[in-house]
Amino acid sequence: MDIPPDKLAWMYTTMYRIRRFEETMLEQTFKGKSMGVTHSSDGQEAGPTGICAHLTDKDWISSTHRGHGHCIAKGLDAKRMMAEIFGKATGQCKGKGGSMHIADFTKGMLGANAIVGAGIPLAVGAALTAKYKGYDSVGVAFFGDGANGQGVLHESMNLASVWKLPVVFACENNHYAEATPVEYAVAVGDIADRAQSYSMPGVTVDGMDAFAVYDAAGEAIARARRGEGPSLIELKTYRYHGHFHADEPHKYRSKEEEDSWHARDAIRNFETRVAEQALMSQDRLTAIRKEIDQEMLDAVEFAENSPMPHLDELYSDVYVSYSNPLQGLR
Ligand SMILES: Cc1ncc(C[n+]2csc(CCOP(=O)(O)OP(=O)(O)O)c2C)c(N)n1
Ligand SMILES: [Mg+2]
Repeated sequence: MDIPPDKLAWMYTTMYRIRRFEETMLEQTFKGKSMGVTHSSDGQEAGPTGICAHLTDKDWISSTHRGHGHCIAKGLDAKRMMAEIFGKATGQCKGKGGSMHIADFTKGMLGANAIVGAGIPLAVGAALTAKYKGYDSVGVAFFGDGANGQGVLHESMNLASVWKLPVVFACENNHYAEATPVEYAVAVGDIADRAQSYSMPGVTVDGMDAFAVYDAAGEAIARARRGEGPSLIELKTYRYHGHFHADEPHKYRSKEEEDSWHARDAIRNFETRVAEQALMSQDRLTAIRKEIDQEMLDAVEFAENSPMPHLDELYSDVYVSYSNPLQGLR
């Protein structure tokens, strides 16, 4: 699939923004600035980027405990995300959600989610809304290889197929669920093969290659928009850091394994490809990196200088309103 120049620039910006956000966020976590544990998604940038490149604010995604990359790819603001992680009143959820509960319904971001697998039926529900109301919106459920063992995934895939819902199941197989290797816990070699059981297409994609993800996601999302039902995409990828900030991954994986994934880094992969095919100039790439580096400094400054939530706010927004949060957003 040819990628238009503007979209290419957006993809590079998004991947680099995710990478720098995660690096900055981890640094700040180690300085004691985060209001809780944080899970970095660096290494996994190509997945959310290649998929969300096909979405607009009218499409919905659901996410996981490792959700910063999904939020950024869906257009959320780095400053407000950083402030949320710092627990500040200016945060995306007024400092009450923290790293694992960042949401923005106006951008179609239904929320990161600390409960493994719990985001999946939210995307299916959004897809049901789209079908019922006749919207051309799609839902995308991001989840990990570990969530693949949750019953709710299989219930969701079955129902989405029976009802031909416009939803894409995006499994980010980063080869570990906490310290458990995927081979130890999952009976199939390719999680995408499980799609057959639910009569939907399933593809395994190199999750370190944003171009490959873009192509696979383009087909799955177009199929959903045509009303032909759900698909499963498995992205083979790797998280560069431990499960959460204080995890020590060398207790359960080798340096050689890590090096082999770093050698296939998604951002470097992208830079090489656009240089070889003369799709983007070096100057443009450098300018984007410079802009994002500054954006991260600004995000930390904004979070640092923001106030803590006021005590009067303690009980507001704690329970979701019973009215449909998706209503009126189209
Ligand atoms: C229902 C539930 N069970 C267990 C946990 C503890 N837990 C948090 S993350 C995680 C591993 C998830 O692995 P995976 O789905 O592969 O996502 P990844 O961390 O690799 O992104 C577990 C078991 C949880 N949060 N929720
Ligand atoms: Mg995993």
